[in-house]
Amino acid sequence: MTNKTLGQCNTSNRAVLNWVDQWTKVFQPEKVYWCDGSAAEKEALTAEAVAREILVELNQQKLPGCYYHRSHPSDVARIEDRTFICTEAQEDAGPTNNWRLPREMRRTLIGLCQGAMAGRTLYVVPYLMGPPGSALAKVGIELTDSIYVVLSMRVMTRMGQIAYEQLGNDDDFNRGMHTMLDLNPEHRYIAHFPQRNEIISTSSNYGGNVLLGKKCFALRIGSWLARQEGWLAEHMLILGVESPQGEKTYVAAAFPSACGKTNFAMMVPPARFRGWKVWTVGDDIAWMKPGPDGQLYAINPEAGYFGVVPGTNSKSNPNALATIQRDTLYTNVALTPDLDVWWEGKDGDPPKECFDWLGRKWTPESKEKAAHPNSRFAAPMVNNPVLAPEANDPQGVPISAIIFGGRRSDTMPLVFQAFNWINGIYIGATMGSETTAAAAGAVGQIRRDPMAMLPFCGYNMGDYFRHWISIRKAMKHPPRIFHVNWFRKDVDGKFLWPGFGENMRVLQWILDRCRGRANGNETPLGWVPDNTQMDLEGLDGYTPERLAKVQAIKHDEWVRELHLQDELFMKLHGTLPKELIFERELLASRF
Ligand code: GTP
Ligand code: SPV
Ligand code: MN
Repeated sequence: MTNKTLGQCNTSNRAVLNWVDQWTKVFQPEKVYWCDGSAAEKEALTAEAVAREILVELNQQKLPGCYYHRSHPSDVARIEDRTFICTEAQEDAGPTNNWRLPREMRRTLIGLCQGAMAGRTLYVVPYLMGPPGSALAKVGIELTDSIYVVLSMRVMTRMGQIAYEQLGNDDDFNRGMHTMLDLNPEHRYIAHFPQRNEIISTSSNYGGNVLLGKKCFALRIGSWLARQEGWLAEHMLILGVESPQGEKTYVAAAFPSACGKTNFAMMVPPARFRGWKVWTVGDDIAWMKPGPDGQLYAINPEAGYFGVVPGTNSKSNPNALATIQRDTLYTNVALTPDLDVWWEGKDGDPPKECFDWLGRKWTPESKEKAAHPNSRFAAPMVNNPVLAPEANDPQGVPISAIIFGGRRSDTMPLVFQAFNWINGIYIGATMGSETTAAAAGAVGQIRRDPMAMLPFCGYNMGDYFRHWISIRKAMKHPPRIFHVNWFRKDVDGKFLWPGFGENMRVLQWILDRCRGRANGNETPLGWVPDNTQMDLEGLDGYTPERLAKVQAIKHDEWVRELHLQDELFMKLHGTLPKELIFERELLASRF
């Protein structure tokens, strides 16, 4: 090999060196660049990305440190039907994952990767998932030919030398291989090899397909490792609520993609809740493990937010808006002539004229959206005005409540509490939600998305439920489990609940339930608040009747829901824990 090495090769770890060497022979790049995560490196790579027109420098007066990127029009979301779990036995991947035999998939992919980086630079991107020194933190290294991936990984993870420091001479790190190849969708594979702690991603340059620390490592491979090592890797936000008395309570919540995690994690409580404060620990992923005191502890493995842009404004999510004013990478939003960004649902009037996410001229008269519905920001978490200091705590935070929630225009009440741990797992396991633009395919179709992990569980979903059941034994103080639905609609198609900051009202009832301070009424689904138990003061027009509407449990809707739940259970019949079948019987009999 006659590859030129740029940057300092800054590790002497033999396993790393050998592996990079081996893949350099496959990819055959013109150069190899070892990233160190420094500020100087960021500056140099950004300048190069601008010169190569991969990034557009935005108006630096308005948006200091911000850059703009457009991805290929066929490459704007996660692609579930090209995502694979490659295990020796198909049973280990289970019926909800696409499966391939590892050696066959490797043969295909090594074929595609052969010489794929000719004339390009291979970047070696070491990164740490989780606070340095945390027993839960893990190291990954991503090889990529995308400068956009390098710069995004620098925002989303603790990237650079810090990862080699945590790794030492160990060979226990996630090996990620990514090449943009030709961006041809037919060459696109997001392949996971959990038994080798390896990921190969080809022919994409978009978010969850290529920022391998995120969904690929932290969730798909992570969930596999978590089951072996006795912890949980979940598609959950983590937030802390501080009461006016200074009491802090931590909550984790699993909502499917584009169903409100970032918004909930950064929520600003309404005026009625003076003195209350919500702090963000994480907005997308939680790694959780029972601690020696019998509580469940959670860390956020990430260091940035890759959030949905459309709909972000000073009313819906002022903290996100503040977060993305600097040092942010914007992807697939609209670009204004003065190099500002715009999106549907931004404050103020739309620009008279701009360029849409495809680079076409756009005016307010245009029929199509200016920003892609799955346009995203990548912003460092340190920008968040309500970042919890605990986001850097190696111990993590003790979780008092776990909340599951889907996007449902009917059937599901605003909030209810599970009767107990197993009943809560049943509620999470049978969760349904309407599909969103976060994944390629039809939007608005209801599907089962167990614990918001359908696209992210790296092993058999039945075994995953069993793992959740068994981890209960390690906890003296398990979190209480709840279900919420911010998206129920009335007959005119309007949301029945104002959502966003007003979700604090639901959160307060949840906290009070955890601390044994609030009552609830028993229903076939679980415990629910009425208007005397949930604080509705200051919420315009929110009469007890209106609350009853958003909380209604309708018999005909639940007959249908039970059938829909059955479809998933039938698919999983081979490995479904009997406890969940029993829970189903109990629920049916309560109706
Ligand atoms: P991923 O990053 O894809 O995992 O998504 P997420 O769960 O973090 O979703 P996010 O918070 O970005 O919300 C996505 C969409 O849901 C946006 O269009 C929001 O405007 C909308 N949304 C969030 N919270 C609420 C709410 O309380 N009520 C209503 N009606 N919409 C909401
Ligand atoms: C999701 O789809 O759940 C996301 C965005 O958080 S991505 O990183 O693209 O998966
Ligand atoms: Mn997500």
